[in-house]
Amino acid sequence: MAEHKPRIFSGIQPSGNITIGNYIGAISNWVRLQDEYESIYCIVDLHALTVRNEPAELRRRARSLLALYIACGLDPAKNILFVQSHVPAHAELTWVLNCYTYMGELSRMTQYKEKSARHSENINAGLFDYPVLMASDILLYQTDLVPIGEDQRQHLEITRDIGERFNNVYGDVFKIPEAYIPKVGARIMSLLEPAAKMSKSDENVNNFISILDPPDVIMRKCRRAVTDSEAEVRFDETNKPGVSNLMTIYACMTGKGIPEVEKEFDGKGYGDFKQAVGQSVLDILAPIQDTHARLMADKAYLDQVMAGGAARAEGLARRTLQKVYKKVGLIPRP
Ligand code: ATP
Ligand code: LTN
Repeated sequence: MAEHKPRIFSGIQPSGNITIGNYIGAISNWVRLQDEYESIYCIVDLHALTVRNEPAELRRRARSLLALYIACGLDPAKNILFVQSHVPAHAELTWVLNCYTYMGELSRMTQYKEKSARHSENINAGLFDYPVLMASDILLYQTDLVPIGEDQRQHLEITRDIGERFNNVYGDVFKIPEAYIPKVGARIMSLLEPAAKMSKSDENVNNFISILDPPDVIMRKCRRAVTDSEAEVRFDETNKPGVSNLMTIYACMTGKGIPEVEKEFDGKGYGDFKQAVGQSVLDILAPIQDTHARLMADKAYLDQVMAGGAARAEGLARRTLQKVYKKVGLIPRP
């Protein structure tokens, strides 16, 4: 009998071009884990509807994100890569789980508080309910492990709470998942405001490096990144948040440890250091950008990956959804 591998589920919103924060905090770990796990990676387009989008642009970004998943090294033959809205079970399970989630716990979510402050003109019910859709994504696939950045820890906690609450009433319906959050790189900070997280939907493009930024833009953004008035490349997140953030980026891009990075730049100024950080980012991104461009020109291939991924995901998701419907007392369709 084939050995049963534990299962991974994770996803990214097509809310903009992904940043090196998304790459370091999430995708690079997905690539590393793909042989040990049966992995399912989703483009969570329904989540992206919680803010306003230009429809054609949202479609383009979702397709581009799929091309980036592959360009970053996720093999469509080894992993299930699919678009959330292609598998209706996500929305269907969300409705049921809504009825097992409390307003109080949703109102404590920091992402909700931050996003409703940023989009005060559009605090919609979807934004509030966002974590329940995420819980549905994960619980539908009987997921063991969820590789995410630090900002998603709270959402994983509520996913576990909702799953456990449901299981306490109906028996073991859902596998309760664990978070996988990397020790280094789980929270890459904004380049100009190192107290805030780097975010792809930041309105100031100089705060992030997009994975598709051209080389001169990447070098310029690194050069302009905020540091401090000392001239010492030393890791100290409290007193030197800008420099420490650049050190983390460099360490993750080169595979070096932080102490090694400190030693490498001992006695060197910020100019040399920033140049090296920029170059390390370029070295990783150049081949990704080439593959992305090639894949974006091959619509038929991307369609085929999307269709295959959705069919495989659908099969797995249906099984859980049917079990849930039966447990809560809905009549099976005759
Ligand atoms: P948005 O700006 O639209 O909220 P985002 O850039 O915060 O987007 P998400 O789509 O919410 O990105 O996140 C995708 C994955 O990347 C998640 O696992 C998240 O934890 C991770 N991630 C996001 N930002 C960072 C960051 N700055 N550092 C490390 N990981 C990150
Ligand atoms: N909420 C996440 C994206 C996301 C996700 C998921 C991550 C949606 N569904 C399931 C892991 C597992 C975010 O905003 N980064």
